[in-house]
Amino acid sequence: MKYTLQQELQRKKAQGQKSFVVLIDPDKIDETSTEQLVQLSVEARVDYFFVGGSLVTSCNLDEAIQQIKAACDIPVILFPGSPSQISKYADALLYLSLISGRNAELLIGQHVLSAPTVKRSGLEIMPTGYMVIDGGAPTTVSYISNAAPIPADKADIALCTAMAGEMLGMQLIYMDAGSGAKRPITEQMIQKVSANIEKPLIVGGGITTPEKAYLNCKAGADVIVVGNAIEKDISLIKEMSYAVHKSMVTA
Ligand code: 1GP
Repeated sequence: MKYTLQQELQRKKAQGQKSFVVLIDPDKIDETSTEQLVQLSVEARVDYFFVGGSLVTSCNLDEAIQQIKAACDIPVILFPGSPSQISKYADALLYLSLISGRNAELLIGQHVLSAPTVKRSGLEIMPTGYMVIDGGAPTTVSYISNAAPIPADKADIALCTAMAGEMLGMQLIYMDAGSGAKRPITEQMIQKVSANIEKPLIVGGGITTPEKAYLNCKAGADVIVVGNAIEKDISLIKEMSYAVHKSMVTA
């Protein structure tokens, strides 16, 4: 029986298995860099690629995904900043509702407008409660979303938001400090949210060291997403992936 990626993540969570995701911004890669990135990711046993960003200005989404798919078996999951970032060549789509904000467009409005296109894409749809947490400075996502992030020290707000998202039927909860965040999400907040939800918890934004990735997993994150740090130093893929996978075997 073939599992959906959603089922796979849920099964991994039940077994305490952690996943490492490399975030690819289609604006920032070309053919040569994609080739190198894919090769290093395969060697490092990266679990998934997320492709997208709050603001994608190039038009090479299809090409970038086709190139990745031709070179490896790592699943490609779309992480769209807008409904225009859909590609049938991906494996699945994070169907994001910005539950930490109060911008109706990003909670449901854009979903209504794009529903027929999304349905026709044939992609696996992963309903995701998306929570932006204050990362110490405005990030692209906080600016574009026009919605206040959850304050970094208000773990209770994050917890109640995640619980509500889960009860509304979200299959994943994604806590994001935003790409390039000055301060990543605290372990205390991750711990509090993770201890009280059943669905896999994705954590990203401003993670720049393998140590932080490891501590996040220990605090209860199921999936770690890294983009910026790897763009700056591609060799980090190996250490980051090792740290995330190591966290499930050590006490
Ligand atoms: C942002 O969670 C991702 O949406 C990754 O953030 O680019 O800071 O790693 P970074």
